[in-house]
Amino acid sequence: MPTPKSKVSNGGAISAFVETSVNPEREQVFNAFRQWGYLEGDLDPLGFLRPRPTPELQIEGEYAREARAIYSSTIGLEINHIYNPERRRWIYEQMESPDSEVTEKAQARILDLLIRADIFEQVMQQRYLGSKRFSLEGVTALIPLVDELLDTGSRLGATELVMGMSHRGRLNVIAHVAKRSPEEIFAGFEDVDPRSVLGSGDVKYHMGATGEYTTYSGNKVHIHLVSNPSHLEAVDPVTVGRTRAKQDRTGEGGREKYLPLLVHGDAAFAGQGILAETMNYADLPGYTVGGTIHVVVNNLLGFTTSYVEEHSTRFAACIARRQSIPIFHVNGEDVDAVVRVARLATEYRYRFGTDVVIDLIGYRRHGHSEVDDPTITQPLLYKKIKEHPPLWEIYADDIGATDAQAQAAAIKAEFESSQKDAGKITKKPLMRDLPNYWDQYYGGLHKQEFEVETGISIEELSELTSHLTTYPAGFHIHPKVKKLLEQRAEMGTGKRPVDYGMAEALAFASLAKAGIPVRLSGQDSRRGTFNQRHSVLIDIENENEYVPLENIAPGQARCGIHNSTLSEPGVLGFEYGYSRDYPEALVLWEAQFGDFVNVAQAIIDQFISAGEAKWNLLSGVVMLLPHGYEGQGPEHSSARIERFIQLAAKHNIQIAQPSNAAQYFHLLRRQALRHWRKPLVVFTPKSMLRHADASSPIADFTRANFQNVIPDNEVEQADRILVCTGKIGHELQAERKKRKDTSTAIVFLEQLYPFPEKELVAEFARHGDKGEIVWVQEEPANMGALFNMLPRLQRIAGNRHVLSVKRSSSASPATGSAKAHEVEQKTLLTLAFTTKG
Ligand SMILES: Cc1ncc(C[n+]2csc(CCOP(=O)(O)OP(=O)(O)O)c2C)c(N)n1
Ligand SMILES: [Mg+2]
Repeated sequence: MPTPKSKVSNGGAISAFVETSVNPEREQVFNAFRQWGYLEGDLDPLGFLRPRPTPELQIEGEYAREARAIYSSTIGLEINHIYNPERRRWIYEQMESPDSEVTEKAQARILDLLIRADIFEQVMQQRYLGSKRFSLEGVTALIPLVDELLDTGSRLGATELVMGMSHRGRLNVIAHVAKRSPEEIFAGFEDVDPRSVLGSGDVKYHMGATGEYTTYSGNKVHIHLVSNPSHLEAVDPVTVGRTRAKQDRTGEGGREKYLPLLVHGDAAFAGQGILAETMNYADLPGYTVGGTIHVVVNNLLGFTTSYVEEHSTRFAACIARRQSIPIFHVNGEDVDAVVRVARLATEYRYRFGTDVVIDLIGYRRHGHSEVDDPTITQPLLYKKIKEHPPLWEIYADDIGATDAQAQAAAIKAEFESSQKDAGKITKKPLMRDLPNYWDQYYGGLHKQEFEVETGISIEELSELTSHLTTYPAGFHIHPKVKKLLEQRAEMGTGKRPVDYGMAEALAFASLAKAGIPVRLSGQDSRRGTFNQRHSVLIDIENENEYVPLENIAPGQARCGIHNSTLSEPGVLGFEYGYSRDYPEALVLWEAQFGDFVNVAQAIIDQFISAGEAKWNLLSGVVMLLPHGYEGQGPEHSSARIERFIQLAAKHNIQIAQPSNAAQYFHLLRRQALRHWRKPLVVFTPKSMLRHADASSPIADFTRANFQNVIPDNEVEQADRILVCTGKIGHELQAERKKRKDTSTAIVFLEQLYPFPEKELVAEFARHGDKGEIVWVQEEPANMGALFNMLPRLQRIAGNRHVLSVKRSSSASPATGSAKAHEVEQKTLLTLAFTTKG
């Protein structure tokens, strides 16, 4: 709602505050309430969260009366943890100035929103008894809250709200924030088109939605509600990453235009670590979105669990105290206070560019879902709730609206008519539009026509190399880095074989030069865990930075390499989100070791591998996962190839292990240049990073394509064909040489999925049809790609026997002893050449 000018641009107001602050007695009293007032606040509509008597507040007198009315009221301000005094002061100033008058027109709008929110739920309840809708009733003030947030946001520059939320009230938000027609939403309950989604699709309260919102002031804001899995809070980093991509696409002004909003449940907010990971990078340059507004839809319950069992803190929102950001607790039944807090929080976000938390405290009118009976676990609470009127009735009384009942009846009739119309819809509504930057990109099964050439000319390689290996005059380079750059200069000009680090730099540089943005983030990714990347040069005298990849050509695209926070799900979720709104870019996430990728399993399972099947939403995100058995123990060996292979179906993802530097180069370029947008999982090398056997001659960079299968051209008509991926293949080649073996072929399967059957059949055919095919892997028998490869190889083996060589089944991926590792590895190599069926 409109605010007095002084509240938005209030340099003057702050000085007024300073003036009133000179009365030391008043200041002392106020300070006590500013700090602790929220503990005695009237924050819970049902009164279960009792005010906490606080010694500092046991003060009487005029100032105490005044301060108590502000700080121990229906708004509880928790900001003692904010470091910046001017930010605290700004908030105190806002709290201590009278709130703007809510006009009659604004009250009517709020009442209408409240009635709609409640009646919408009731109509669904009547018609679809027994199906889950996760009613908003009890916290319906969320709708006027978002209404105000959009009004204030749009006045400060927002043109799009990027919103992530879970189940609670989602259908209501789709109707009343994303403004999808009730018919569409009701049609979701009718399940009109089951045949179209056999084995795929998602439930109605997970689907994303887009729409247009008209604010109170008449501004239009595009709404983008992000698709979301059941896994609570998993959508947080995805929403933030999506926002960042939209902001980056826009360039200047992006932070103002795209406003992120995350709506959380109280139990989830307190309990799920991924939220803490997401908040932790909120202010870091590589990840910031200029502040996310968080709303905790706090019904003081998580399913059957009461708030005292949910968290060790007084409020679920307390986890946010780690950040230097405000937490506004607000009684969800004082709607004017809710609206005021929404305005304050939004202004704060725009003024200071940080996250803000609104803790909207209400209750839950029904069970967790509507098929659940809450009187079994919270009998007294639900007795009270049963007698408690809906919020719109309370608000109507407060503002003296006499025709609210008639209004509610009219709105009910409106929804009931929509429901009848929903029955006529015969195709499941989509509820969203895709931005046009997706027009050029495809999902579905792979087609040969998607392929593109990925090689570049010797001249271009040489030119890119000159930019990658030079730095400004006067830059004090570290001697080790100097040497590395000298070696890279030789690599790029054909004087020495190219290693992985240089191959990657050439891939990134060539793409950026061609206008394709590159974004890579991961732990220590700027230098590279294995000292292999050195994407940022650091002056040893002043720590100034120089990024060769940003200095390839005038007008090049952005090439940003970021050291991430020490998080896997938070950062991978962000990069997945980023890829969702930047299909043109090559977006990569790198694990420190592939072993740590399982910390992010929910992002992989719920978004990366299933996003297309569930929501028809594509992503080209790349995961770089260092993998290989090198005697470094159970947690520095395996990126769990088996997990990814198991997730692969219907060409949902690509899984590759490039065995040499040029292959890595072509794979990265293919991912960016093809318009087939599929997540790519790359098992990357560790010990092979600089190994001569895995380095490539410069000529291989001019070759046309990535090879899904590398044939063995050294052996003709082999008796035995070893099929393998990555490092073990190089070790097998060395073993073959040692044995002076001339009858064993070693074939590298560079792409595990989609399985390159045609290429493999062709390679087998070159060797006739006698002898054995042996799948060789480093991983134990219950891990790696074995279980998936054996039936595939058997199908194409013809007359050959299919055997396998692997470590014995094991509960742990690898031994902790380097010596035991060596013995095992030697045994594998011997068996590969000797095992018989
Ligand atoms: C990661 C995860 N764990 C468990 C669940 C099962 N679950 C669904 S809703 C819910 C309770 C959520 O409580 P809260 O966050 O307070 O939201 P509310 O339903 O009260 O709005 C639980 C445990 C889940 N969906 N996701
Ligand atoms: Mg809850």
